[in-house]
Amino acid sequence: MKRIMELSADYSRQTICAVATAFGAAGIAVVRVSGADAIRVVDSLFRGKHPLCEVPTHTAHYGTISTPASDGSGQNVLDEVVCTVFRAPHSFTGEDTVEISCHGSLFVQQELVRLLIDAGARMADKGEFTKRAFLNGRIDLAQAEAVADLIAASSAAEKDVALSQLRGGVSGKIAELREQLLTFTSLLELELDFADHEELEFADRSQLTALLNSAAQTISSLIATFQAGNAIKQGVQVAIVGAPNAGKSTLLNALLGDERAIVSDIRGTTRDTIEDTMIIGGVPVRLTDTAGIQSTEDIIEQKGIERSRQAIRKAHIVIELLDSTDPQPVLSADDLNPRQVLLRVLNKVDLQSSNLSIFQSSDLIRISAKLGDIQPLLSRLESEVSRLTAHTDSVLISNARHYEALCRAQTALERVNEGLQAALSGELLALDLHDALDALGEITGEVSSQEVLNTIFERFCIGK
Ligand SMILES: Nc1nc2c(ncn2[C@@H]2O[C@H](COP(=O)(O)OP(=O)(O)OP(=O)(O)O)[C@@H](O)[C@H]2O)c(=O)[nH]1
Ligand SMILES: [Mg+2]
Repeated sequence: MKRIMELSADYSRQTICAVATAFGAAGIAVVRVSGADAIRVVDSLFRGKHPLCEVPTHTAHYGTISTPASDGSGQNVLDEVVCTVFRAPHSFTGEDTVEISCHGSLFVQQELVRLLIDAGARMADKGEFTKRAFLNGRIDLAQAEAVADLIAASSAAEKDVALSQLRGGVSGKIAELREQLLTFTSLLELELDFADHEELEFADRSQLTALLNSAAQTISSLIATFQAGNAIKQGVQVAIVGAPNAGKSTLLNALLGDERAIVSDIRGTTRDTIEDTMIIGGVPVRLTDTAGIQSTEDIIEQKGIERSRQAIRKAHIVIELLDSTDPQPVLSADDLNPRQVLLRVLNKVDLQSSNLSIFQSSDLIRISAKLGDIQPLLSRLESEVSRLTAHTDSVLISNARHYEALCRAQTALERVNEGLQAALSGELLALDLHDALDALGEITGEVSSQEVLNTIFERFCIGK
């Protein structure tokens, strides 16, 4: 682990460029150039009213991107563009940056990048603009991760969580926690300074315990938000399981309003899991249709059923579908853990015969997937999704890396607490305290390693 200042010092300061808009032809495309030489590099290609090196920051300039014609007969114009200039440190990366808006032809985009590279820039790595923003202290690591989450957001709730993290929600909470722990440390150090005078007790134990409890409380309430945060970010996982022919694929199609999966009256039609996403109450819900569960000698079917079991294990909500004409439960009590929700759904109620008294029980949800009569199930899904993602805290932990670091901080604080009870020396308490502070520092990137940074920025696209 290295302090981030050292990492910044290692970091190459070359000027980078990349197309920042999505790959493909479009109305316009934006090519970003950032680094100490960004303005000079673009100026070598730009012909406008003024050279960009003379214009004020945060201004946009119309002109052309041109290169000298090879036969010396004037200029070859590649495109008409608008260049927006941001001068350091007032740019996203904290460096001089030029954003070139060109016409969105793939040829123009690629040719522009090639000319920029010829003029001295190099192609940006994945997420390198955001990495530079982090290394230049414009944003912290939790905020940099929020940029990736925001780009990937596919629902309103996911966007809200990412935006709040980008705007410093998580970072603010971590700063608050670190402050509490630093107060604790300084009280402890005061004691260490006067270790020769055991009779002096600056940091009275009850005050230390109260401070520690308060920090531990903040950490555990943040940890508790992870279930909701993670469900919002990754989507609520719903597995549709049941015996062959129960109507699982018909139900998937009815929920999606699309003929996503093949339906037939042949048992074992679905052999592999089929996934798709719908939005319920602003939250992405990842539906998995599975192969019908039954005992079988067929090797391929067995593999399919193993995948059905995997889908059950990772689901927040399991829909066990029963065919009302031949109800065959497939789940036993120990298939689910206590945190998973089981919805038992009776399908094909349009065909229901009269001898179904055992299935009149009130916890059965009755639907006809084929007729699209699924409202009772949708209502239950809505309330379960809203329960799983309910939160009262303004800050949600949605990132597994943050969750893991918070758990480590919590364990370290538990050790401090035990040490306090056992009247351990301040020196020993301080060791565990530093473990907690380091774990928290990893979230915002005060403490980090090149490896961690690479893993994080690998997830980004080029140009972000
Ligand atoms: N009458 C009626 N038929 C249904 C209903 N839902 C599904 N079916 C029929 O039941 C048969 C099996 O449907 P599927 O959706 O393929 O069943 P499945 O559970 O996916 O089956 P496997 O993939 O083989 O495990 C098809 O003929 C469907 O048209 C329903 O609500 N009512
Ligand atoms: Mg099927």
